[in-house]
Amino acid sequence: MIFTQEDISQLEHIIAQATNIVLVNHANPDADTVGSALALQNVLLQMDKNVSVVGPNSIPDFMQWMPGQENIVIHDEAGKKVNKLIAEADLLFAMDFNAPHRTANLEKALLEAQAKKVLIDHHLFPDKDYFDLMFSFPNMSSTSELLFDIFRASSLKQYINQTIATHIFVGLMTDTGSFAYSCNQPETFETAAALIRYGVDVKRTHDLIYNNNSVDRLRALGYSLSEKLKVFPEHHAAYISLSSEEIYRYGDREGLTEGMVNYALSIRGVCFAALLTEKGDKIKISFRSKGDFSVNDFARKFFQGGGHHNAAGGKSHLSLEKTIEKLEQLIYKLNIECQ
Ligand SMILES: [Mn+2]
Repeated sequence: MIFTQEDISQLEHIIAQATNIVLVNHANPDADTVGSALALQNVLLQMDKNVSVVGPNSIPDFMQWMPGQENIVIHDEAGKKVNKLIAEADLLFAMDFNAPHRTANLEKALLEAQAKKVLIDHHLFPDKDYFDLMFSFPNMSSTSELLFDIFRASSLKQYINQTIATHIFVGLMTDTGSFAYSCNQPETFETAAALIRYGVDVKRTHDLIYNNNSVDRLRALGYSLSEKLKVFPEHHAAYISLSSEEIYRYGDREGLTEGMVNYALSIRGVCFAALLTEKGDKIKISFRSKGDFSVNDFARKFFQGGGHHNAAGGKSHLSLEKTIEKLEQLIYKLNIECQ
């Protein structure tokens, strides 16, 4: 076990004391933040707690089959309600993010909140000053796997059911790219095995997540790969950039460009890939790498971001053209090697 029994006792005590609990998703929610929050919500509901899941923006289409996601309160749609839930909470859980600013438009409410704050997360550098209790394990594949370990080490274990196991499995499967990365330890597969014993249907879950593309999403991917992918073979780098006009052309839905950066990274000889998307007056950037090159360091140093060693995010307030220029200069300058 990676956390102490004392942490578990403290968590059980904090939950026992709480009445109104709010579970918080990070901005541009992925299946790990959503899956872990829905799993914990299911447990806490069985314990007769008032418990809501809140998030900054809407849940991408590919997760809209997940039981409970329809009740997630989204700040973009119901800002006042979200702020009120946070203000009235006596316990907050940060699911799969390390600091309040990761929640975009929820940040202010979170900073003002009087509630006790618990972190359950696997990102580097958690905001230690903000949280009262932290389960922060950057070596874990996913927050979902970590949460499942917390359940199994505590009295919460009795509440695990098939729905909860499926939520956890979705977070674990997606954060490891279907068990392809961040899972080179036996424990992750033992967790997957345990989840199957709770009744997870692997094939069905995989189909619901991955074979669930909208036509727009596939066409956006096709367009991006044929028209917008730029490769630097000598520098082992590639990127895709999309303007807001191009995103709008394909419907601009949450999740439209999800996973697109991985196609750039999949090119033979490419060890650093980026996806730049124009959102309003800023540029959002996803970084991926193979091997030793740390996109966490890169995103921190040059693009006000961070994340994991091989997967990170960043942003730029320059124009799309200027951001591309900056990125290309860095690609030329950095000596990215493929091991
Ligand atoms: Mn995660």
